[in-house]
Amino acid sequence: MSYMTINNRRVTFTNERNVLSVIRKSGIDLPTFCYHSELSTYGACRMCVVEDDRGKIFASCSEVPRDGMVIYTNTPRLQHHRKMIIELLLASHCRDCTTCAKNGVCTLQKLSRQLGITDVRFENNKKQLPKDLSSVCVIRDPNKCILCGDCVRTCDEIQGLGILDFAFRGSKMQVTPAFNKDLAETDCVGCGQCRAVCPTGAISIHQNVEPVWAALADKDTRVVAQIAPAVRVAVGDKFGIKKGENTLGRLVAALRRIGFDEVYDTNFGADLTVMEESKELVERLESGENLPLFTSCCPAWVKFCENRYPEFRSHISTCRSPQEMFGAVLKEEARINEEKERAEGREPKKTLVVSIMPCTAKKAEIERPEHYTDGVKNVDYVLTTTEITRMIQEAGIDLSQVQPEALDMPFGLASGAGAIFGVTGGVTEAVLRRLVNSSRAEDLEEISFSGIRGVNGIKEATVKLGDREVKIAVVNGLHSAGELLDKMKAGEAHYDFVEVMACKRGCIAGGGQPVPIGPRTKKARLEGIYKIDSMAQIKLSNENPIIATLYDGLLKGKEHKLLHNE
Ligand code: HC0
Ligand code: SF4
Repeated sequence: MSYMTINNRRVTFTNERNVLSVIRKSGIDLPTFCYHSELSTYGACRMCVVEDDRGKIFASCSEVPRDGMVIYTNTPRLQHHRKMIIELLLASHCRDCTTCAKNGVCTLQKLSRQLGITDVRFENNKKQLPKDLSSVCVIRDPNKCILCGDCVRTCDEIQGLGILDFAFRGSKMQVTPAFNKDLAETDCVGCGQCRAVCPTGAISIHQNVEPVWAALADKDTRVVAQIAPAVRVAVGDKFGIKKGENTLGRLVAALRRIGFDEVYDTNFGADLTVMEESKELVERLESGENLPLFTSCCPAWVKFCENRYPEFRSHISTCRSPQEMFGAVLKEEARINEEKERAEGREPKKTLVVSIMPCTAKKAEIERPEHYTDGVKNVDYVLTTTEITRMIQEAGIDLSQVQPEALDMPFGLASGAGAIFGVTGGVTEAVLRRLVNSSRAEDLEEISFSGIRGVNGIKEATVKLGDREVKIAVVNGLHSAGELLDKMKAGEAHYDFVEVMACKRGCIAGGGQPVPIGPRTKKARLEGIYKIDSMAQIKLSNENPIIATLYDGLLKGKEHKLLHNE
């Protein structure tokens, strides 16, 4: 163990990556725009500068900690330096904070306030550039970009896509897709991870709040909500609720208060997916065709595979994602009820399905032609956790003060297997539970300890199903997915089942979740999801009684039409 002196206090360190990590570990939150522990160090923003005992100033993110170092984090020179950086950034920034999508969660705004900047001495002569509104997932506003490069490195290093990069020089420098194309014209998969790390309003969520308010106000429309697994452990963030706490009951109550007619659980849709995907796996294992089976529930992954590895397309499961399966079931139920009402001479209400999701890519998923059934859209709108937070706040509701309420029945009952879809490895674990078909604690534990849990980019496991050994890979992050597919192409890796979620750690860190999403937040949300599972009385999707009722009733003869893509 080594030590350094920070602001006259002795601090020990072991294998911290840089001086900044040691400073943060000692309880001092040095500001940065461009440092993220999961990305390479860029050292561009210089906000994390420190001064040593010889008066040398350096960026703490780019300095390896050395035994005996003496550093100061808040000297007058450093204060001056940081204020100057903020002033210069603000000078070339479009400062319409009050109407900005990131108002209240913008790091530039926060640091301006924290450092007491009340005036900007320099004028903004920069030409205002048009916003890129082409993507249904995210919006890019180049006028708010501070060139920290967080989005560039996330898109390249975590997602292996490299859609965004620096272009032009000097004061004309911009972050943009190649050849200044619109995002919609690129291979962007809509995961929104660029938005999750963007410290300002340069990348924000494409919002669908207004049409949902209009539907809620329309007496002739029945508005049905479904809530995704990962939303419940994040929606409390902006209401002072403990990170990772399951806030589902409060969210249900709030949705009713703002006018939703029925509120259901996407975890139920996940139970349906488990039933279909496990059947498909068994069929493919028996026929030996199109192995490995790839999961299909993450639309960013599906698009990545289609764009970059089209030769593997036939491996993607034909199962619709949980939100789409559930949307199709809800619309079918509505269609049957509408027919009955018409036969009785009444004019039925129109049904609108709104998914509350952690994910920006889900906004693109619902637009895909295969997610229409008989010409009807399965899901009408996707609202991210961030958008539903805004609606709840707009309605003047404090989620922390709301009395929790239960979901509506029959689709408000889900298993623990459905809940764990929200984290990496969850889909695999749920499918294995169904195939092992045992809720004995030892069997459940054996699955969870097989190697499919954890945060590594690629996890591997071999599980015995009957007398067959099934080889599994669980991937999170598309860069890791690319690595795995390259190995498979080269014949260096062979699997039977591959789960891919585009976001690191899965949907809990989706691009539509409340920001910031630091390591502690991710950990709390992950633990929150596993806690929901451990508290669930029903652990297996096939033991959910509503699932059996549905297969015997509404789904009979329509399984393929409602639950699968061609
Ligand atoms: Fe996910 Fe899902 S787990 S993708 O991350 O499979 O968005 O939470 O809703 O559909 O269930 C997102 C989360 C979902 C779907 C489910 C899956
Ligand atoms: Fe969306 Fe989840 Fe995929 Fe991220 S991992 S893109 S949140 S579905």
